[in-house]
Amino acid sequence: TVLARLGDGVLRLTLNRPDKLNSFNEEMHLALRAQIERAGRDPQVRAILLTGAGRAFCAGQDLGDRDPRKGTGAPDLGHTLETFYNPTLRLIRALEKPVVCAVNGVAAGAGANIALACDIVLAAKSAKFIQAFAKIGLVPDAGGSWSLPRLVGEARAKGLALLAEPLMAGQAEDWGLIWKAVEDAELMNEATRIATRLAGGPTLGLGLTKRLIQSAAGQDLDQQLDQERDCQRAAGQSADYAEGVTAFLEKRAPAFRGL
Ligand code: LHQ
Repeated sequence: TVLARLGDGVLRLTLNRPDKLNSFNEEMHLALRAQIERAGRDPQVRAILLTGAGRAFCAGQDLGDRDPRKGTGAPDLGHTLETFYNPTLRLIRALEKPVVCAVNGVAAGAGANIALACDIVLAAKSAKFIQAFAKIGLVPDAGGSWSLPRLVGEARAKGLALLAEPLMAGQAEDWGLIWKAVEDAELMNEATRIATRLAGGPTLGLGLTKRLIQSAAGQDLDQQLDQERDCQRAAGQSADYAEGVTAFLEKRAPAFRGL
């Protein structure tokens, strides 16, 4: 359910249930989680590139698994979130390596919000983001209620979440929901280029940078300055910092090793 390929330091993960628009069943949850955990452990992995097979990125929860007509009373979706979605969201945010998402087609419900949890989000111009939850009586999950207002402000977050209308990739870029919308035919080239570049970067520094930016919204300036001091101290002791400065002084490209 998740294709994984490691090359040039990039772990490329492809959600692979195309006939169900890559919607999440339990197996795909566990497969994705295992791959992100592996990315955290494996020093060969210096960036992740997440995308979807076929015409969709991900349609969120597989609703075929959730047929109320077959159920035995009201389900506990909180349990589903705690068991399956939330661990993945926490892993993506905590991973001290860049996660690039190539949204190749529609991203709906939790599928949209998993994309938005990634560090650099590219989307094909034909792709759309749908906070589909309101259409079926649910609330935004997979971190959406947290990320949407931070990314686009409360007015747009409420519009997206309450109206559940599709937002095209170009508009998502204009609003600052994603990094860039690119021509469909260019999406995978561009995403691969960015992920490969990040994978060849100073991984420790990039991981600390991710951590700092994520901390900012929950801290005041004094706390953030303290954290910058600590992170810069750690970054300054890395081999990649020494290499970066040496390369600058020698007027050549740095050869970062992720150390
Ligand atoms: C699907 C799905 C799908 C199964 C398309 N499941 N088959 C968390 C906790 C626990 C429970 C509940 O949920 C959550 C979080 C969530 O993610 S809630 C939100 C769940 N997702 C949705 O509500 C989106 C449902 N899908 C759609 O609205 C549309 O399919 C979109 C807008 C994604 C795509 O529309 P189209 O391009 O017109 O494609 P389609 O609707 O014709 O779908 C193609 C096939 O994929 C179709 O199957 P079929 O056998 O008829 O070809 C769909 O039934 C199937 N599919 N999404 N989530």
